[in-house]
Amino acid sequence: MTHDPYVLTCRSAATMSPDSGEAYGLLENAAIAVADGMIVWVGPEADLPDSFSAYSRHEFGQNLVTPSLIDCHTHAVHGGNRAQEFEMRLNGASYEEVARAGGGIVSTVRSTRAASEVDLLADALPRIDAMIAEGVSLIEIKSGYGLDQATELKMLRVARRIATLRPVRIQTTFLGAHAVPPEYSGKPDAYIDDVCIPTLRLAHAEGLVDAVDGFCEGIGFTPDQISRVFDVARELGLPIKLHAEQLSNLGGAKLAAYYQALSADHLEYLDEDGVAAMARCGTVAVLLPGAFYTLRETQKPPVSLMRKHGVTMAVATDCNPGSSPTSSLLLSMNMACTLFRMTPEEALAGATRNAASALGLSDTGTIAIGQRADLAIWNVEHPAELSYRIGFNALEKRIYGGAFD
Ligand code: DI6
Ligand code: FE
Repeated sequence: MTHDPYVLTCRSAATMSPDSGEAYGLLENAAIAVADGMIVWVGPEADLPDSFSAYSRHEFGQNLVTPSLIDCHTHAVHGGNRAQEFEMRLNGASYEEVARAGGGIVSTVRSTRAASEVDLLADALPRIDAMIAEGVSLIEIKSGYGLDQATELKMLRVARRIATLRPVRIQTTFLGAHAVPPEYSGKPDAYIDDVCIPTLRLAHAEGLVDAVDGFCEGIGFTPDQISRVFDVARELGLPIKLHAEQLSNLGGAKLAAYYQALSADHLEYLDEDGVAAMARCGTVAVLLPGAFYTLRETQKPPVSLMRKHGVTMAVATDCNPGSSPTSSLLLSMNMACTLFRMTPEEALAGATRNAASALGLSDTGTIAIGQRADLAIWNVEHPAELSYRIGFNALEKRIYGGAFD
């Protein structure tokens, strides 16, 4: 898609440029020149070179512009929902009673297996549309509710399909090592070797995989089992991510760092050794306050230690039907501040520049020359307002690849 080049002017731009010296990389009375879907100039409007005088103009004198948001950890493609389980629990049912009634992750696996590709897509699109409506332009989507070959591939195909139906970029992640499916109950090693790894190879051969993830946890897989999957990812040249230290500390973040992972995610139970290992290897910490909130967790991820060691922090929704039934990245930013004590600047960096890093992408996430023109225009005066409001969407307009929605 090409568009006539234009200059967008605004009251202020939070460029999120790491080396501007200003908080949020803030520029007052900014101008952003866009051509061929890319940012070709950014700076104070007063300094706009004459060479852009032929460009058409879009004036947003009352608005703040930021890079569009990036949701770098979601399970947005899945069948069914778990509202009844939520209700049963609030009516006093125990975990066992919920499980006996067919609840938990297995129920989502059942619904996802039963759903056609068309149904899965129809289910996912409203979640994707809600994300886009909040200024999101790039969404990572994981498999992991199929746990058999056909359904894992189906989930990834649906995820890819979304990018052809909506103005949004999708990055897919293979999460075959998410849970042990009922038919392999008590046989996690057999599941990894007989299903998970062969499915990863197939999905990769079909071009369906951008990264590989696992759930390293007592109720998921051991570091040893995860390593076997990661060895194959490495052989295939695929980047790695890991759900680590969400409910306990199995040393997942260290394992992820050892594999030079793009990110380790959740991290409530991470210790300082793990933080240091992530810092050494440049592994991004993806914090998921929606899951912390839903599970009524009390152990916070070690944000101060991450700051101390210089670990890059991202924020995402973890959009999934069990532990984080939200598609609101703005709400997740608010929760990251209120629950994890991140600053609003860290939260916005976590949903833009650092989220791009968690996906291994460097062409988006800031407002700078050479970046994709993926921008969000907000009805706010200051970027802190984006994290401050609870459940309020101040988006005025989104620009995707240079095009206005
Ligand atoms: N961590 C989580 O919180 C979710 N998956 C994961 O690896 C839970 C998924 C679910 O309950 O459906
Ligand atoms: Fe997750």
